[in-house]
Amino acid sequence: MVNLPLAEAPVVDYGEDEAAMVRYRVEGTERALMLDNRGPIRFDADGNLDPAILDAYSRHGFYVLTGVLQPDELADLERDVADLLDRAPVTKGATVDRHGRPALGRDCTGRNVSWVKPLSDPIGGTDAAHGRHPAKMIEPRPPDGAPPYVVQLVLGSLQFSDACLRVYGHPDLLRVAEAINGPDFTPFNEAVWIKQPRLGGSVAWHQDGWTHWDHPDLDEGTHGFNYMAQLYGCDAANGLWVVPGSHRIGRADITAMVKAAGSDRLPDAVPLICGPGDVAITNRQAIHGSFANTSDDVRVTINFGFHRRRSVLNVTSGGVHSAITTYDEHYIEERSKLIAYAIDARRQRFGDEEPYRYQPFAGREDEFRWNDEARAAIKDYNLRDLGI
Ligand SMILES: O=C(O)CCC(=O)C(=O)O
Repeated sequence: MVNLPLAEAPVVDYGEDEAAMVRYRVEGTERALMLDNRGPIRFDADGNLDPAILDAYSRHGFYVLTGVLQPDELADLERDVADLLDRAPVTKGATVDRHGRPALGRDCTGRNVSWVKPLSDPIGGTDAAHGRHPAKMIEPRPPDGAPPYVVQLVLGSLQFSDACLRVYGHPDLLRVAEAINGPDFTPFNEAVWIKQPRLGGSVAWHQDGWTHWDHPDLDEGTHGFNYMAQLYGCDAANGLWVVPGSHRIGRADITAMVKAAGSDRLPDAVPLICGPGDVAITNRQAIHGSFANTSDDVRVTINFGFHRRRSVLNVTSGGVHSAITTYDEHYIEERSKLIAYAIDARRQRFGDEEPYRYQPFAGREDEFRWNDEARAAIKDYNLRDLGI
């Protein structure tokens, strides 16, 4: 288990909202487990993804792919996440880690380690990220002695963790990405989310997209999806919640939904219920969010998303994940190299797997060998994230 001591407090809870939260979690879990959107990745003899998976993902806007990552891969991830936390700045704004060494990401220009005040909601109801988190979440009282900030997110994670890079090159996950977004799919961004026990902050309800809501060709897949691979699993207390089917309704009025609910407990939402090694796939257009983690269980999510090429090619965007720019062929090609490096990094560690063949780089595999030179080349790669 990554070394995250519990805040020293007898109980950390939602105060006057605790009873309602407990009920909401139980009922949400029951609703989640009744849905027909979980199970192992299945392909037929011709390599086509089981249409039942595509169909359930399309109806609900998320799917829990069970048992994707095996114990050896989870052990690699655990080691790397522990290392990320060990190398993180000793506190927000520090330039050294807890051992006095230069902190992780200190020499990077791109955003990397991101912090949150314990149990807080830093963005709900603000204009941040194009105002896409319009309603404030309940902020439980932090435990006595809590640090002023805790690490919540590490962006550009593929440059800091080979284990995360190898998950990014997972052949079955890339085949699923191809089935959903086409063989010329492109990256979005990558991150490690860490919801610390009794301290982790919330992520207010939102839909991720901001560019294409009024586009005449908008459909349920326009703004892409995120994989959310679980190191330890997740539940109603520490995990992400999703409103099933909300990826199909266009831009939702989240403010009105929260008002109608009378609290941040949206009545139709369900939590991702995952075991270690399960990988959820979540449509970025679905309404989703997560509550402050008052539980004793840490959640570590390895996040990585993919787009349809036509959703990003020659689109001018940015301002959230990267600078505002036009995503031309060159920009996308540079960013997509991470997929090619990931496939090779994975081949080196899991030699008995059939590597995924990424069509945009077919025949160029020798250009993308994962080695020290490549590691240096991907520094700050996330300056070219494809945020839409
Ligand atoms: O994992 C979480 O708590 C938040 C993730 C999220 O909102 C996202 O990936 O868009």
